[in-house]
Amino acid sequence: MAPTKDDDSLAGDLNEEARIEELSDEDGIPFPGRHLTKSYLPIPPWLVPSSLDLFPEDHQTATSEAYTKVQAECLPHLLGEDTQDLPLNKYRIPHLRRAQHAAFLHASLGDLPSAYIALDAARPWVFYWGFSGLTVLGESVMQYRSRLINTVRPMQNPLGGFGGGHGQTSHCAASYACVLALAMVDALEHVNRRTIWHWLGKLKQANGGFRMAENAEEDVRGAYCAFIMITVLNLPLELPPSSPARRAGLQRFDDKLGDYISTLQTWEGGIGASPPCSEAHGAYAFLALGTLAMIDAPHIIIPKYLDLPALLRWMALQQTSPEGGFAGRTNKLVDACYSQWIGGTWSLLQAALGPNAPEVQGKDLWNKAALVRYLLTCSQQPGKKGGMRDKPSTRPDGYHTTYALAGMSAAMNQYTYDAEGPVRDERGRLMAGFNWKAEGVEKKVLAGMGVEESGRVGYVHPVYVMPFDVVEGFREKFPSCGFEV
Ligand code: FPP
Ligand code: K
Ligand code: ZN
Repeated sequence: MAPTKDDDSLAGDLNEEARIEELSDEDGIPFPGRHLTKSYLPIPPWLVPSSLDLFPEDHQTATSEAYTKVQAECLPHLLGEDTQDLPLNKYRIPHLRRAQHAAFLHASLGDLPSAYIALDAARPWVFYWGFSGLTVLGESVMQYRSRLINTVRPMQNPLGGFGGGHGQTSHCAASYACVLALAMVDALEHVNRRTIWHWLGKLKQANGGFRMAENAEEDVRGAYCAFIMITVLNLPLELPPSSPARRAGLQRFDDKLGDYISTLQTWEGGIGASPPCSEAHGAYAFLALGTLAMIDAPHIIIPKYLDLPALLRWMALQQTSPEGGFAGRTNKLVDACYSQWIGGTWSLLQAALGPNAPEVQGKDLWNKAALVRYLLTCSQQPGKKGGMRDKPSTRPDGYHTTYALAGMSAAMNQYTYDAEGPVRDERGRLMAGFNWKAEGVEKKVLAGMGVEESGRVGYVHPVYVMPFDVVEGFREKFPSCGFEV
């Protein structure tokens, strides 16, 4: 197992003699039971009784072996010893391979090899990843408009929502991805808002959470996807009369949702998928904070339902060293997709702390330069193909390309919540998700990350994970709830 920060500070900078002194009582005898590793004991290792040798430093586990392997595959790239023939910028860090990554994402929107049949029910994700990734790279996706409309039309079910394909059951993730993909080509008028509202009503549960589909599992993905659809499509917040949650006394989609989300925070400080005690994971941290940030101002609603110092600590511990990227959970491996799930969540957490929090003023809460270096040196696929990957030993795909780029955007740009913005409009629509502002970091900050001006990536909305102008677009698209309930 890799040493934790606490282990480091215990060992500190003391030399061997001083360590021994610190660990010994006045007679120079080591405290029994403390620091039983051989190097801390002032007696030759061959005299240490094996019964004391409970936690030898060289004990290997599947976790420690996996960790050593990843470190070995990343270090040569991080240190510039193996540049994989990528062209380097003046800071001797690889350039972002814009053209190759864009070509990779365009290709992911065309005919796919047969192995992709496994992704059939997740097809709408492919459109969302392709569009979202291309727009961060500054490319237009409007040329896909009519193809997308033709492709998703048969996926929409008469009783509301989208499945992953024609004839498939409506599902929150498929519906979320279809709605956001349609938004990115300005085609939201193809969504049947009335039926999607009825369908979402069936997913709302008495405990405040949402199922992913009728009779399917309930977890915080459901809540996030539902509130994306509610706020993008400006659906009524009132539950439809047929919603089973009404029988439990709930009246609105956001009823009991904050309480539900507060049950997801674990003993580690991070956020799990569903109550009562699933493992803290970065993806769920994003979904929980993103959901709350659609309902009210982050500095009001997030501290109301979550222990911020505990979450902050957990988030910080997921940034890996020496790789510099994020792992999704404790004792697991760095992976570029968490550049978004955790890297992107920092903006929400920073906003939750409020503009005057001492942790925020003039300081970064996380190491942005380390993330950027990991992404540019380890995550870019070398050679003709392009695309970004989890880590050097893996293949690039649309999911990792998009979320690596979104995380890079979180490092290179500053996303701030405008606390003056309205959290409701005059009709009661939830507006908090629309109050964000984006600004690129200063040139010298960018240089501090080892990136030239030409290496900047576009703005990615911290709640909707899409371009800001698209978010502006759907904010205006349905000015009223627009149908008789
Ligand atoms: C574990 O994978 C990953 C999860 C448990 C979370 C997956 C959820 C998302 C990526 C979020 C989905 C987003 C929406 C909007 C619905 P693993 O065990 O392969 O990886 P690990 O070892 O890094 O944890
Ligand atoms: K992973
Ligand atoms: Zn991943």
